[in-house]
Formats: sequence, structure tokens, C-alpha cells
Amino acid sequence: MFYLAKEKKEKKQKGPKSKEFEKLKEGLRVRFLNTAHIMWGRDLHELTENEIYQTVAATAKQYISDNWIKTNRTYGEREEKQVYYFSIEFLMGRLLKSNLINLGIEEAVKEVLEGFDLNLSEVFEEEPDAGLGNGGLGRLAACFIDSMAAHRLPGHGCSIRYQYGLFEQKIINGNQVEIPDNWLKNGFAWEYRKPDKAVDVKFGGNAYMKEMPDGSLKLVHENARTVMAVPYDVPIVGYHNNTVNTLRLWNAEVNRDFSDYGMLTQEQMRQKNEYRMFVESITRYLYPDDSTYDGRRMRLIQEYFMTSAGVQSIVRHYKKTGMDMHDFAQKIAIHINDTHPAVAVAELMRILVDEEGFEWNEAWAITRNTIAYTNHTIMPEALEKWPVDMFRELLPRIYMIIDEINRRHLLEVRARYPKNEGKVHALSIIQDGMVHMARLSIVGGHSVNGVAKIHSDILKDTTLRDFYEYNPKMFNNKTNGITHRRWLMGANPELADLIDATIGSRRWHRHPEQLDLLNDYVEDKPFLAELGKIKHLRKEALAKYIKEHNGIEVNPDSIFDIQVKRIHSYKRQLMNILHIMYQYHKLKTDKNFDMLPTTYIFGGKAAPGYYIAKETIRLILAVADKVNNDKSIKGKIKIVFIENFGVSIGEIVYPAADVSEQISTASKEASGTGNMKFMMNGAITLGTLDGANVEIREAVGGDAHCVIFGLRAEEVLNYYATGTYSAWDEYNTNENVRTVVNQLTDGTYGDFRSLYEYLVHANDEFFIMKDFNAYAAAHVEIMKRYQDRFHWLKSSAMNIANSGCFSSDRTIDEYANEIWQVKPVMIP
Ligand code: B1H
Repeated sequence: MFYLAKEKKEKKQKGPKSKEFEKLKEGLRVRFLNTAHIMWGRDLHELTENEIYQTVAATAKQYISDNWIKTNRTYGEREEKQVYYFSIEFLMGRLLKSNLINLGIEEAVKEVLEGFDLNLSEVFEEEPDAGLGNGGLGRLAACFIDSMAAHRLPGHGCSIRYQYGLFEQKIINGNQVEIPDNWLKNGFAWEYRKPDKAVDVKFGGNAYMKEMPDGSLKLVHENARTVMAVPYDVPIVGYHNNTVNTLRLWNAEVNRDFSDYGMLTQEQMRQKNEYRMFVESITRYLYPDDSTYDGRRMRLIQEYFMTSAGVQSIVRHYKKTGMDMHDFAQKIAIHINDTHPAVAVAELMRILVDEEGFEWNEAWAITRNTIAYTNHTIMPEALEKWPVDMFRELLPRIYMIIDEINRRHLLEVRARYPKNEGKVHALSIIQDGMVHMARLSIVGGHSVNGVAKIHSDILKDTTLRDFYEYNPKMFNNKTNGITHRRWLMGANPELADLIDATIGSRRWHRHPEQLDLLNDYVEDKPFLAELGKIKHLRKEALAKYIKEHNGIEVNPDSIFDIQVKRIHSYKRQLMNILHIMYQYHKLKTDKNFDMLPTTYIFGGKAAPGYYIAKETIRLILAVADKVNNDKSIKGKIKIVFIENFGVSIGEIVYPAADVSEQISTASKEASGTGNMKFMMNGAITLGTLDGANVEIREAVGGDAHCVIFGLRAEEVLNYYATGTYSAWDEYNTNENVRTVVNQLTDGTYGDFRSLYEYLVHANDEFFIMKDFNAYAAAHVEIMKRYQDRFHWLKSSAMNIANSGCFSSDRTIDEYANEIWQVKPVMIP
């Protein structure tokens, strides 16, 4: 008996609960109608779809605001320790559905809307994604604030209100084209502008110490440009509790007295206009780089802008509650997500020393005890550093403070390692004319963590080795996680219902580790049959999406083999498409070759200036065009590139996967989080031993329920250290690879000399050719397993059953207990 979510949910409402439910519905109905009238002054049936969406959101906000006020009051009265998660990206996606789920009113809203002939799923589609992030780093921040609220932790986000989020990707004539993401054009339904909480942020000018008549020194900062930072607060709703935390997004605006245009000379007018242009450009764009950095001046301006505004507003609020500044570190934790907010170290010092009159040493102790840092990459080229000249010109006082931090730090280093200038070189925050932000973050904080076990180990052995030796105790690991509320309950309600029905309770909604109760059913045939049906349903839904958006027919009975993530050389989408070219070549030329029908699905954006990444997209599209239209292969291979992949499209894609492609060069992917979303939805991982794949393999009990291939991290690092890999030799000795690599230039798919050169003459930096045969063998293994339906479904079930440890609820508990020292707070 296979049921759909709908029938099941109706059943849930019957019985003793239903009276309460009817009351909730009636309340909602009245509020919804009133809200429509107040907002638009028109009747419901006259509203556009977008207006309906905004009305539903505004109705939901009425259920949020009471608890928001209560939460803030409770935190203040009880003087509870607060956590602030600083991140230059928060990739939130849509909020309506997750807010309704967290409020526990999704079903009621759905039925109320049905009463007006409105469909809630269609209403959801009206909301634009808040795309204020690039990929994993920004989505992690979004999952974390969801989990903090779910666990009643007093934790808030701090970021930038970009006027344009990550660009919208369009495929035009086989190439990626970037369209500005004007996500605010109809307003952002969830934000509250708080002009009374604005703070000033200063750039440029001259800073120096001036001697006072009494002989003391006082900081003077003259001729700075002052920018007004105005917060827009977004409520973050806890799951079925009363907690509502805050995501504070900062917007840059011209100063309060700006519009005073009286009696200005032409020169003054010009300066005023130039100032306005400067201010308005600060929060205009999100930089579209992922896992790499772009040393542009405006980026440093953004970093200081949000960090200074955030730290100032924390201190202001803290003082308002009447607590003693000396206890600051006992009451406040500031977490910096990668080094983009690393200037928090110097900004907090500035406030404590210049504004609060603290002695350096005490200010330093408070700062270090307050701040903690997460690293997200070992790739040295991705570590942020800024030229001293640029830094000092833009942030003169902050530079002075970093210089002093470094002077004192190096005194200690020299005391520890006498006559060892090599160590000074490796540990100095300012080195060779650059300010090293990871070094500032480590020296200025009390904790450094990586984002998966293997990543944290590699950090200690390679990128941050000298710092690890200098202060091993501060290093730790916090394996990433994803919110199971969005990525399982929200994205795959049929699967969530099957789990409820199978383990006989919904306790896993709050305690996702209890998904492991499913381990008792991984060989249960009726359960597996239902699981198979649900997967098929999700594949049909994705097939429909693909038909509508790509015009391509795909067969839901084929294997759905999916790689969705940012396009990056180290993630090796190029290896994936080369392997598909290999299979196609075999189908065409080798009568003995056969394969199971497979739909290869790609999605992801390339940074606009990343040539090889864009060429990779162009290749995928060129191969798709040829292969999809070749009738002779009888549909054995279909290739789809999903345009504009992001959070909301992900919610359709992850549940539909049979195979999760996680094929980064070992050692390069710090963690990955898409791998966890696939696993939780029952896909089998085909991956390298990189990032969290290592822990996924461990969690599912080894190689029986995932397929691992390729070079190990030690081997990769050893090749780099010794320089012994020769792509040219690999090309010449590996016939499979040579065949397809040659097709890049012989016109089979067009001219891809770029990629040919990259592999053969630029020495294939990510070992695509070296890992190619192992990757092909892994696909053979996948097909072999897929034919055994019972065992395949068992593996799928094993993946779901053991995915609970990848809920960000687990991750957040570890941060709370081991780094932040914060406890849950009950909101009455
Ligand atoms: C990750 C970034 C990143 N690592 C710089 N590093 C950026 C670096 O705009 N910038 O300057 C933007 C992003 N992002 C990712 O973080 C890792 O590659 C993933 O493996 C990891 O899962 C994710 C979350 O920890």
C-alpha cells in the first residue's frame, strides 16, 4: 500500500488533535484575509500571484514576531551568552516553506489556501532565492543558523545585504552567460529595516597617537570617510519551539546629513557625488568566487564594513543590557566563517582600547577568548592576503593595531624559537608586504577548526603546520552538516512520511541521529519496495522539470547519476564528462560493450572569470548535444546540464539521485556538503576519499554501500611534494584517456584545445588522467550493483539510516559545547 504524502497528512489530522487544528485554521484564515486587505487594499481575487505570496509571508510573520520579541527579552533579562556567526555569505534560498515547517503550520496554511482555490506549492514558487552566497561556505552558514534556532541556542548571523546576489546563470548558444540577480525587485518579505540601530564605519584618512596635556596618548583618526551601516534583520525561526533568532544583514548608506545641499561649491558637489557612488557600491554585489579569492579593494571594504558594523552593534547592545565590559568574553562568542571577517580581531581591539579605555593586555585576552575561526580550504592560493599598502591606506587604525598585535606575537615567537628566523617568517601575520588573514585569525582567536576529519588533519600537517606546532591545543575538527529539516523533511516529504511510518514515530525530526532505527528495516522487503517507489516518484518529478526547462526527455528508469556543485577544476567535472565521452565512444565502436541506460545530470555555476570552468560547461553542453541526438545508441546515455543550479533547484535534484558524484582530487575538497544531501535522500556515493566522503563511507559501514576510487590524499600530496607526476607520460601510456583527450581537438565535439592543453601540457594539476581508469572501473561497479535491485535498495536505505550524524544539529552541538560554551535557552 503506497501512499502519497497528502493522504498520510490528512490522516494525521484526524482524532483528538483536529479541533485544535480547525481553530488554528480559522485564525489563519482571518489573518490572511485581513493581511491581504491591509497590504493591498484590494480583494483577494484581484491579487497577482506574487502579491498572494507576499500576503502569505506577511501572515506567517505574525506568528513569528511575538516569539521574536519574547526571545530577545529572555536573552536580555537572563544575560545569556550569545553567539554571533560572522559570514560574508548566507545562502538562504527560500524561506516561506521552511518557516511554515518550523512554525508547524504548513498543513494548516495549505488547507486555508485551498479554501480560496489557491495552491501552496505554487505560492512557494513565487519567492526568489536569497542567493547571498556562492556555494558550500554560504549554505553552511544558512544550515547553521537553522540548527542553532532548532536547538534553542542564542545564536545569530551577521552578513551583508547584497543588492545583487550570485548571478543568474543562463545557457545561451552552449555557453554560460551571467545575468544580474535582482532579487530585491519585489522587496524581501522577511526583512525588518532598523534605522535606529545604524552605526558608522570609517574608511581611509589618517590615524595617529596624539600626546595629551597630561602626557597620555590618545588615538586620532582624521579625514576618514564615514559610511552609515543600516541593519536589516531577518527572523530565524526555531523548529517547533518558541525561539526566534536574528540574521542581521548590513546595508551601506550615505550619512545622515547627506541631503544638506545648501551653499555648495562645484567641487563640494563633485565630492559629495563621488562619496555617494562610493557608499552605494559597497553592498551592491556579492563576489562570485568560490574556494578562491580575488584580492580586489572593494572586497576588503565589504569585509571591514560588515565586520565593523557587526562588532560595534554587539558591543552597543551588550552595554545597553548593563553588563560589565570586563566580562565580555564570558557573554559573547564571535565566530568567523573563513577569514573574510578576520578583521574582527583588530576591530574588537580597537573598540576595547580606543573607545572603552582598556589596557592592551586585558583587551587582548578578551578578544582572544571571544573569537574562534573556521578554515574551509587547504589550497594555499585560496588563503586571503592583502597588500600592506592597500590595507594601511584603507584601514589606517586597523593596520596600526594589526602591526602591534604582530609585534607582540613575534616577541613570543622569538622567545620560543630563538635564532630561528624561518619560524618568524612562517608565523608572522605581516610577511613580504602582505597581511595574512588566516594568521591573524589564528593568533587573535582561541580555536581553529577544519570542516571534516581529513581536512583538519591535512591542515595540521601542511597549510597550517607551523601554527599547529606553535599552539596544538587550539586546533580541532567540526565535521560539517546540513539541516535535515530543509534537505529531507522539506525537500522529500514522501520519504519523511515513509520514515515516520516505518520507525513508528517522528522523534527523528528533533533527533536525526535516530534515523539509525531504520537499520532494522534495510532488508525489509515491503519497506524497500516503498523506498524504491518514492525514489521513482522523485525521478519522475526531476524528469518533468528537465522536460520543461531543457526540452530533453529522460527516462526515470535509467540510472540518475548526478554531479551538482560549483564548477571548479579540483571538483573534476571534466573527468566526469570525459568518462561519458569514453562510454559513448565504446558504444559506437565496440560491439561487445554494453551499459545500463544512464542519465548524467550536471549543474553548477562557473565564476565569470574562470576560463577553464567555463570551457568545461561548454564541453558538457557540446557532448550533450551530440550524444542526446544520436538515435543509434538507443537512449543508453542522456546528458543534462541544469541551468542556474542553486538552493531551490537543489531541493528537486538531490532527492532524485541514484548516484552522487563526489569526485574531487583527494585532499582538495575540505568537506563537501552536497554529498550529505544526496546521502540523506538515499543516493549511493561514487567518490574519492576526500572531505566528508571519508566519514560517509565510515558511517555506511565501508565499501559495501558506497563506491570509492582513485588516488588517496597522501599519494596526491606526495606527487605535489616530489613533482613526480607526468601528465605527458600518462597521456602516452593510457589508451582510454588518450582516445577521449584527442577528441577534444579532432572536431568530434568542436574545438576544445583549451582543455586539451590544460590536461596534457599544463600537467593535469588535479590528476584527471591519472584517476581516469579507476573512475571508469567505479562506474562498472555501480552498474553491476544497480542490477541487483534488492541490494541496491538496501544500500540506499543504509545511506539514509546512517545519515543522521550529518545533520547540522550534530555539528552545531559540537560548536556550542566545545568552542562557544553556550547552552540552550528555553523561551516560555
Ligand atoms: C569553501 C570556500 C570559499 N572553501 C573563498 N572555501 C570564497 C573561499 O569568495 N571567496 O573568497 C568563497 C568560498 N568555500 C567550501 O566550504 C569548501 O570548498 C567545501 O568543501 C566545504 O564543504 C564548504 C563548507 O565548509
